[in-house]
Amino acid sequence: MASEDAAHPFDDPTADPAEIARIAAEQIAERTGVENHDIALTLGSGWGKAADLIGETVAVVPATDILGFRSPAVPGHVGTLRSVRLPNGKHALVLGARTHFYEDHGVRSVVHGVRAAAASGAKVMILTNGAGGIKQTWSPGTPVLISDHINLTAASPLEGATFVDLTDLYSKRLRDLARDVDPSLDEGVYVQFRGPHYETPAEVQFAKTIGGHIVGMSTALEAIAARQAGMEVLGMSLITNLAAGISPQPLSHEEVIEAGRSAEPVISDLLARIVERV
Ligand code: 8IG
Repeated sequence: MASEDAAHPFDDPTADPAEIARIAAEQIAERTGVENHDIALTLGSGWGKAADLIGETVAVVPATDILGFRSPAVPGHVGTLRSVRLPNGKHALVLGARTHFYEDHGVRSVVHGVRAAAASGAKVMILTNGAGGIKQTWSPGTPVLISDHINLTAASPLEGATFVDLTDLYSKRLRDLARDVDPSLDEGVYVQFRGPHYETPAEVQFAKTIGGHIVGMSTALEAIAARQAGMEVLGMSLITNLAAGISPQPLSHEEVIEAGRSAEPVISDLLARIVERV
């Protein structure tokens, strides 16, 4: 039987996600030799090169060696956890194995990386993604800061009567710090759809009407879990395409990948300069 069919801890509904994150953090410390990480980053489409630029790689671990992680379903995503020592001496944990909500493994799997990072000591969570842009002024390849989100997945990583304040979820301090590095950075409200289909033009107009500027499939649920864990969140989107109907051209996955590829060196360098200051 293929290894992806092996039993997974989140297949057991009685499993405690916090306990699985705690064990994962122990395994990360053991496998990387780094007892505590200060910062964690999830690198989405177009952002992967940042892992090489932020500092010196101390250890690379296949994500599936760590409890609760799954191998990524999206081609171009690297299924590794990487420990990087920053020039300022801090330790960053780079999560290269995102599980998307549309994979139908449940929200516990979606946010496990964030929870494992928090259990590893990380106080700052940097979430990056490739996304569609609603503002016409954003050409493909433009990085933007996430100022807030609208969660249209009808799901939450919080279980039971857990009330978490999401005011200033996307830290003003970190957004200001990012703009110190690049004053041209624009910001917008990220709208998370379930996917994996892209939106219809009517859905994009809906997202715009309710106050959205960016459409994506990943970050809102992760940000909520990060805030629950007490982390400070920085969210950044690489606009790889104008959202459906905003531009006359239809969306193509190949164009999305290509926009990410050509922007990657620039935005990865930008992210490295931001991480240095966090
Ligand atoms: I890359 O246009 C990328 N991811 N929902 N819509 C949504 N997610 C995306 C898009 C997009 N482009």
